[in-house]
Amino acid sequence: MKPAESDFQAWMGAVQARMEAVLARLLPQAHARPVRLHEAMRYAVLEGGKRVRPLLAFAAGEAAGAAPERVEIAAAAVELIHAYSLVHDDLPCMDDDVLRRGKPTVHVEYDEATAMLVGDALQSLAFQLLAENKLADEPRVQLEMVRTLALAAGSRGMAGGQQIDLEATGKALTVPELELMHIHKTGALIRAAVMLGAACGHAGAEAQAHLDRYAKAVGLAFQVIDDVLDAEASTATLGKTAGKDHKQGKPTYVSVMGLAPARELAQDLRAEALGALEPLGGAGSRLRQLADFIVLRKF
Ligand code: GRG
Repeated sequence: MKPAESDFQAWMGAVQARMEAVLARLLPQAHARPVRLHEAMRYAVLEGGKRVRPLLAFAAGEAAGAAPERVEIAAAAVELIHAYSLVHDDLPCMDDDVLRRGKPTVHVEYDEATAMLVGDALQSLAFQLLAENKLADEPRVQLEMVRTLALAAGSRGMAGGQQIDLEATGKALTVPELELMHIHKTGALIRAAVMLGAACGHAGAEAQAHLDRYAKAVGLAFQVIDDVLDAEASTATLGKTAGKDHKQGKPTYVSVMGLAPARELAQDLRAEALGALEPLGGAGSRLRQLADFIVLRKF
């Protein structure tokens, strides 16, 4: 492993371990009543996942000179929204899946009603965290952070993207239609992770615009690679059911463009992301490494 690569791996491991501890602390304790709901919330969030969104928040926070004690709360809020979306997405009324992060999905391990409530409660907890912790110097900036996450999670963001996804099943989408779906479904929350991490620090309007461009490119690249892996990787490697999109007749970058062009698109988006970071110089180095990780990942 090259020194830069091992430095990145060490940084990533440290952020992931920190996030595990932060999330374990912020989630309701398993023995607190109602025990079943709190146990299930912890089951959904802890011990699993790559923590890509928290990693992006920390990297953007580093670029903006943010205090890690602030970034970890913003990162936790985004990760809780992500975990809620996975729990609801796995329900029989949506994607109907039994495996997530290498474990039985929440409705399989517990039951459907509990899984619904887990998602609801995780979403509420995310906003509670943004409201009760000081994350920015100015209240106006902190209020804007709440708005950013609400827009990213709502009908004009992730939930809207999920609706487009449900309606797209069995249909042949064009590449721009696919892009619109994923900008909402996956990209919006990834963008929120970057923008919230940066908002904990001191990014000016110009730096924010560069970060925004980076986040949009990386969010889409993440989804393109997700589609490639769904077609190429095994269930054991992914920790979730592989080949599912194809079986369910869902349009993906691979089904719409083919495997090689989808990989090329991911590389183009990586180049776009790296280009957006150029004006940030050395401050953007973790974000640069994360763009590589997102495009080159195997799971
Ligand atoms: C139910 C409102 C609602 C939204 C669901 C995110 C989502 C929308 C559905 C998940 C289904 C899916 C496979 C989306 C594609 C990209 C994606 C978000 C993959 C999972 O994210 P990772 O790879 O997961 O970051 P880990 O487990 O590593 O956190």
